Amino acid sequence: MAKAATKSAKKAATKAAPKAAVKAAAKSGAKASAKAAAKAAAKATSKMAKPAKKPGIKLSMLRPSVNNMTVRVFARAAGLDPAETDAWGHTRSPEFLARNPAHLTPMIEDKGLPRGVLWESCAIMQYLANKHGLDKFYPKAPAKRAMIDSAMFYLVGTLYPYVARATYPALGFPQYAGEVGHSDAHPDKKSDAQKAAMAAIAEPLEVFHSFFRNGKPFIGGNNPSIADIRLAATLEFLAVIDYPLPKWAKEYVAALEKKLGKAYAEPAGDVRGYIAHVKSQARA
Ligand SMILES: N[C@@H](CCC(=O)N[C@@H](CS)C(=O)NCC(=O)O)C(=O)O
Repeated sequence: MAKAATKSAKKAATKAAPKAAVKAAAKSGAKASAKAAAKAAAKATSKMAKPAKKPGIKLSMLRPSVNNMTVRVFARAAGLDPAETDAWGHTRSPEFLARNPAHLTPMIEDKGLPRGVLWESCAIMQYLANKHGLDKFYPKAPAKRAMIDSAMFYLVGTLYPYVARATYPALGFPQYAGEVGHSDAHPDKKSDAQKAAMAAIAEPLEVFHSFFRNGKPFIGGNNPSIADIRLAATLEFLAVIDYPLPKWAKEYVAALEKKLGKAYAEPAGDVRGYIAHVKSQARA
């Protein structure tokens, strides 16, 4: 896709070049000799062909959410320049539901998609990485890619449900139907369930460290992959319950933030700001 963008930029530049050449020739007062026109055309073409910017993406998102933070970080880190729409309070509106009956964010809109939209943070990152050839974040080699996929599925299927049960009560987010936190059980029972979920986080967390990182700075090796962005963002929520993150995890998030800079810090700031707000409310 980056290649296609370059191609079309060049095409547009070539198309515009003769006009620029005529303008340049007229300005100098000289008769448009073939040589001068060619020179001006070449200059105009090279000037216009330079920026091969990747196209922006349309993203509906909720700022306090780490599922959303994941895609917001990735889009920035990948230079995809997201045009973000804050979907707070709109996810269950008839207009949103008509496009996305799951009412979930993050959601991207893209004409190339069969239904025009895509939700699920990991699927969005996989799609965008595939579409734009972002192998740096999502390696093409099947074995390497399988490890990234495994880490992300393990996160969404195992770690995240524990994180949600442990943190959503403090975050003020609705819990999933069928769970103690969602029921009318006695507050003590809800508190026990929350504590059990918090205790359960340690095991999958250690799996990410010992198995998936396996002595390397990131799951992706020396550079962060989409699985690393997904994991670091998830860990951000744990601050709301003052979860005692192991030293490696604190260093891991700091290393990822250092590598990605503003691309990480800006969306993380929204999540951190929300957590600081929730905690200050709880203290008041
Ligand atoms: N597994 C999904 C989870 C998405 C999700 O739970 N999104 C929530 C915010 S954290 C949402 O948009 N909720 C709005 C609603 O259900 O109306 C992902 O990773 O994208």
